[in-house]
Parts: sequence; structure tokens; C-alpha cells
Amino acid sequence: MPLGSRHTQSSRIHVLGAGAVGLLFAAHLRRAGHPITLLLRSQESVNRFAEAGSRIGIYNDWMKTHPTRKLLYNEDGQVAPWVAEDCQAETTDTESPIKQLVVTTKAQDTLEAFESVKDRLDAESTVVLLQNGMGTYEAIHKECYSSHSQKSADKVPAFVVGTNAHGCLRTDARFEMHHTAMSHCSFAVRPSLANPPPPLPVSALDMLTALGALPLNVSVINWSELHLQLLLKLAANAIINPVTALTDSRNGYLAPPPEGTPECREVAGTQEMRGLLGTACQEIASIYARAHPHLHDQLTGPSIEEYVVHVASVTARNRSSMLQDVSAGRQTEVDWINGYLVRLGQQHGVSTPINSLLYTLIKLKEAAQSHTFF
Ligand code: KPL
Repeated sequence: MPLGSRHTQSSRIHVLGAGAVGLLFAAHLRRAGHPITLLLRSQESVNRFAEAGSRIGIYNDWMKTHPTRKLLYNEDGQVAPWVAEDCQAETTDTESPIKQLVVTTKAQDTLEAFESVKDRLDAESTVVLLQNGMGTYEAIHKECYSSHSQKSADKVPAFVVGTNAHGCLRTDARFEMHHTAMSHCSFAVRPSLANPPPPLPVSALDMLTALGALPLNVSVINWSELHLQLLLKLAANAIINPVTALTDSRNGYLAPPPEGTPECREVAGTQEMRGLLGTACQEIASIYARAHPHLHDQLTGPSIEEYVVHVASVTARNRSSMLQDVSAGRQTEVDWINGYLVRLGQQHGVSTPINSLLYTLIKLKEAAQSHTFF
């Protein structure tokens, strides 16, 4: 039987985290015909969503350079969003059960957000985690399920983990986002740390089928393939994000965009930047060599560097999520990115001077952004 063909009517998908990534997935899932509920923090946000027409607006900015770009403009010559109508919203403390949950909160908010809906999930539910960095699944398992006895195994949901490379930007309080770079994303079922591991519920296959059908270059792969992608993405985030946040520059500061722009080419080519990239990638390769020796051939210093430069180059015009966070005075995901690498290094006896320094500088930057000193 093909995946997902059991139901004629798809079950409701709840989306926790209405930032840019959450709105992108919620709108595409809605457009594909799935009933969608946004889980919002306050009744005030739920009311605002209703006042905004219970719809999500997506600007396909990536199409500006696409041959079909004329489709973007309305009759007044204004860029027009496409709209996903008939979405629902509710606060996280609503009590009805959740079968399918997509969590798109920032890494630093994920555990707390998850705890607010945990009691609405059970062994028939599936949770998709889509965060930058690593360690959120482990934190959820430790805090919410590690002390579960066999008796309460019926409460542990299945987890799917994803990695997203789409460029996304939410600019205002309305329920709209800009899809700035068309890229790709991948998902895999996370092998459970629960003992005994629960059987995979039907909702997991339904969720993967729904995600796999979206027009967002989605790959549904196995866990070992995804794990490798997560480690490479972690390396890219550990270098691009702090460097751009500390220097207030776009990703092209680390590598020129494919066609090049004069201002990017000049800086990206500096000896200092090449030196930093080489040393940082070598440090990450040394951590991975101890922590994941079976992946040694795929995660060498040069192969990590090639990947990081590629990501910086294809996202050259982006402001990284960490730069957006520090500019807005928000906490960053650094604990789950450089902080995660420093902790992994400590566990495996590998020194991490570059990641420790980047971590400390971002923490200082966060503090400086949220205080007035003079
Ligand atoms: O994931 C990103 C981020 O900004 O968090 C990259 C890939 C660096 C794109 O900006």
C-alpha cells in the first residue's frame, strides 16, 4: 500500500513556532490540503491571527530571479504574496489531543515550547523537530521521557528530525513571511532513545508523506544519511552564523556568491577569512573524528570547508539567523551550535579554542545588545 493512502481525509497538523520557517511549512501543508492549526503563545496572538483573516501569506522572493518572475507582481506592480486560507490558531494550553506536530521554534525555545504541549501527545502521535544546531531531541528525551517506565510507554510519541536550508524571513507581526532562497530540506525518523523503543505509529508515515509531497525539494531519507547532513549543517552554522553576527555582514562575507558581487568578492578572498575557515573546519573535523569515527572519511577538514563555503556562497545575500537574532536583541541559538560542539569536544577530550571563542563572543554580543552601558 503506498504511504498515506489509508486515509481519504488527512488529519490535522499542528505547527508550534510561527516564525518564518513555521509559516513556510504551515502554508505549504495547508495549500496541499491538510488542515492546519498554529499553536500560538497567547490569546492575543490568536485574536490577531483571526483579525488577519486566519490566513498565512508567503512572498516567493526567490522567484525574483526566476523566468516566471512576472507572476510575482499584481496589477499595481506590487509584489503579491500567495495566501494559504482557512488555517486555525489556538493557544498552547488548549487540551485536545495532537496527532501530528511540527515544531519550528528556535533551538533555545524548543524544550519549553514542547513541554507546553507534551500532555496532548501519545504513542500514536508524531513530532517533527526542525531546528538549527543539535541536541534538542536529546534534551526533550532527557527532560520529558527518560524516566518513563514501560507502563507509560503509551505516552511517548515518534520523532522525525529535519534539516532546512530554505532562506526564510519574517519581517513583521502579520502572519506573512518571505521565502528568500529556494533550497532544500530533509527529514528522517529519529531512532528512539526510549527503552523499549515504541513502534512507529501510522501518523509518522502520514507526516513523512505530507512533507515529502511539498514543493520545497524535500528528501525523506534514513537516519544515518540525515545524521551526516546534520553534522555538516552544524559546521556551516558554527562558522557562518557567529562570523556574520559578529561582523554585521551577510553570508557572502565568507564566500562570494556564484555570480559574484564586487563587495563580497573583495572581503571573502582575504587571507584572514581563508585562515579562519581552514582552522575552524579542521577543529570541527577533529571533534567529529573522535565523536563519530565511522564518518571520518566524509567529515575531513577540507570536505567540511568545501561544504561551508558552498553554503555561504549560495546564501550570499542572506542575513544569517544569528545575525537577525542579535540585531533584534534576541537570544541566539549559539548554545545548540558552538556550545554543542564545545560540549562534544569536552566529552571526547578534543580542545576547541575557535568554537569556545566564537561561543564567548556571541554570548558577550547578546549581553551587549540587551543592556545599555552608557
Ligand atoms: O542556516 C542558516 C542560518 O542562517 O541559520 C544559513 C545556512 C547560514 C543560512 O543563512
